[in-house]
Amino acid sequence: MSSSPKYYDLVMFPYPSGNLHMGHVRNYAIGDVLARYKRMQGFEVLHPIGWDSFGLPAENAAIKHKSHPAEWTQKCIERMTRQIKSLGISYDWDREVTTCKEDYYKWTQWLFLQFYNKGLAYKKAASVNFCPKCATVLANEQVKEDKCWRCDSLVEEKKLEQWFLKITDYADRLLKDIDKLSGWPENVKSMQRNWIGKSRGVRISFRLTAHSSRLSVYTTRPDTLFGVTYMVLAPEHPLAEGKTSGFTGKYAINPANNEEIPIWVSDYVLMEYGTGAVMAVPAHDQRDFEFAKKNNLPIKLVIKPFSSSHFPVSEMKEAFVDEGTMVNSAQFDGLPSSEGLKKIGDWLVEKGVGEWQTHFRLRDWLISRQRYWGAPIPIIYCDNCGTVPVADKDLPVILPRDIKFTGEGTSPLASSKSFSNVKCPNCGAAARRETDTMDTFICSSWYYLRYCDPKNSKQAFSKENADKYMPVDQYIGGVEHAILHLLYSRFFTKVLHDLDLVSCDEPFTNLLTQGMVIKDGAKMSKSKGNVVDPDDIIKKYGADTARLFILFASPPERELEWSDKGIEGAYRFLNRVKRLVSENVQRPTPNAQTISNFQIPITKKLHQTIKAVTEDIERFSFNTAIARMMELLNELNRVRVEVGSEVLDMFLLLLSPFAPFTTEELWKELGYKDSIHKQEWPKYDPKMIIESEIEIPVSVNGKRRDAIIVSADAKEDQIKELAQKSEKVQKFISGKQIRKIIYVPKKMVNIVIAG
Ligand code: ANZ
Ligand code: ZN
Repeated sequence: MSSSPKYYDLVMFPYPSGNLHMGHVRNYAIGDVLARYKRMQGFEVLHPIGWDSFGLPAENAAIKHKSHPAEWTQKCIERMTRQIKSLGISYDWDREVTTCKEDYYKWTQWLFLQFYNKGLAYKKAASVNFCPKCATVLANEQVKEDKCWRCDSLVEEKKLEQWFLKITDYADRLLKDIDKLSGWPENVKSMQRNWIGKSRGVRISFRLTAHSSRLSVYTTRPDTLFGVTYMVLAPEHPLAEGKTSGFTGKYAINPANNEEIPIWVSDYVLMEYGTGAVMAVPAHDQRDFEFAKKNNLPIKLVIKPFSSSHFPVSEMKEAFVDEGTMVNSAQFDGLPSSEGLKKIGDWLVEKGVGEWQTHFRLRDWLISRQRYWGAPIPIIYCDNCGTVPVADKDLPVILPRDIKFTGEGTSPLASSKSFSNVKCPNCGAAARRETDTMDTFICSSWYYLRYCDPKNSKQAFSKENADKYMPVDQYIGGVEHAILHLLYSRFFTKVLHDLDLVSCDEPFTNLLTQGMVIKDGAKMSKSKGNVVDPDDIIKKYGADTARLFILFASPPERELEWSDKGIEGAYRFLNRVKRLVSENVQRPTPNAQTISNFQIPITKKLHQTIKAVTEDIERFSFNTAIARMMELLNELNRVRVEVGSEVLDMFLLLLSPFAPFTTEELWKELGYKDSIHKQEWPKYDPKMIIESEIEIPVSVNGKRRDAIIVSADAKEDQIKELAQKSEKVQKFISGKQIRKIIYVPKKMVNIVIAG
């Protein structure tokens, strides 16, 4: 066992689309500099790669090319592997994981069953988003403005029995633990907070006028209770009795003032949130305001702005949603609304018609996909026994190959009789397999754990190996995954922690979200015709040029504007480095005279560069790190001395994480047998960093008379003595009584004399 500290450097694994794009190159270049740098610092670095290889695009591509998704995917993986290798990314290929392979999805299925056994996976009928073109159910987050995220078709609604993971059980912890993530960007954390959407409010029970049942609503604004002018039910609400919109003919009674209020139905109220019903306050809620205007419903003001006394409803162009002073609210009039909110809430609780509640916007995670290319959900349905989980020994439930791809209909697995017909493992009766597959976000919610123990055939991963590397020290990827992938991974880690499968309960200590690669002001994309193919760049300039340019052009979090000039610049820099080495490698070691005259300043510059580059890499400021090396190179060329071997060695070592091929080649040219990538990261000599001498002005009674040159680490006494010995100063002080000598460190000496 190695005693070196571990460092887990993770990049988001790619979807094997078939081609590396510049976004990948940027992602991997960043991760690779870090991996090489940490290795040279003596860390045991885990730097793996794999393939997020289930999913719709492969299925669609296979349909289009009349091949099988497995073959299509394999080809894509081979091509991208070659591309990644040509970039010199130092992945540990022994740990490669491929989510669509049996040795991986067996454990995805096993993990699903652990969730199931813990009551965290359940089935329910749900209206789902259905994309008619992709013929599949979409998760809410895959619907963008009523359209399919992939093909832009208008999404329809459909009712189906679906599997869900109970992420809502973890909502509170997922929210609270965001505070632990000090190594994550603030914007990602706030996106996660908003997505979880904690809400504090009151559930209020309204009596109905001609009905024995009651109507409950959830509101975050009990301070507006006196301003309720109507109620709204979701179309699925039982009291709507099938009505999809309009007035129900029913009335509720406001517990605050016993007013009768009409009950309406509208789809702006969602059945899944709160109670599926709202008390509408059009004066103070914008959606209610618009609905009231459209349907000619009354608007009643109960909060007015702190500053204005004149605020007529008739002049309102929109709802007043801010805090203000309460009006038209009986005994609560005159209170600031924030205070009224608490008072009315408590008052309703006292009256027995209210209850303070916390709700989360986060919904349970719908994981059923009516698609072929995914991990089959390991469940069997038996008429005698009901829902029966597949036994561990029968895993994996293998994805059958005898499926026809048409891209139409639902659940392609149902078309395979050999797959769906099965004997019940309990009673032996004829039974059916679940024919849905799992959302691929499940595969990517635990791959970082499999990397810790990729060859384990007995377990998803051993706790020992997981604990050895987890949590990930640095995760690097696109900000487009800021919400779902990261939230799901956090959820998985917490559940697996609770199952005692891993010790940590947050997977990613530090997160870096890299910016996009753009060209001519737009994101590189085929449709815009502004794509630069990494292969072309590598062929023309070599991988090191591509890496160097990408890392130099902009800090990782920012957008990177592609520039042909920049590429040329990186190329020239590397050529100058090569020239420097070949010009100096033949020369004899400089003699002592040269060293004292020239080597010291350049050695100093070298050590300052080591310090700066090290600090820059630590904070991912790769662009400034490269700039420092460029400066050093300029300096070496400028002084035109015979460069000592120490300087050359160190320079190459600093450059090696950025330009691994070039530096390795030059390292060999310098006569070394061992790889440059197995060397230690250079250390700077602190003595070389400080400027060795400083100039200090000397005044007599406040008037500057001279300046002395002292060594930078000279002591105060020495400096005061030197100041008095100065000839120019002597003229003013000799024979005088010295009252005191003031020394401002490194700034000045002032000698105060009598008279
Ligand atoms: C009265 C009210 C007055 C409201 C006001 C807001 C402003 P969050 O923060 O998201 O929890 N609401 C409750 N359940 C709903 C549902 N199923 N579908 C649509 N809207 C629903 O928001 C809670 C607020 O959203 C609730 O507070 C309710 O409207 C609405 F000046 O009640 B409020
Ligand atoms: Zn059975």
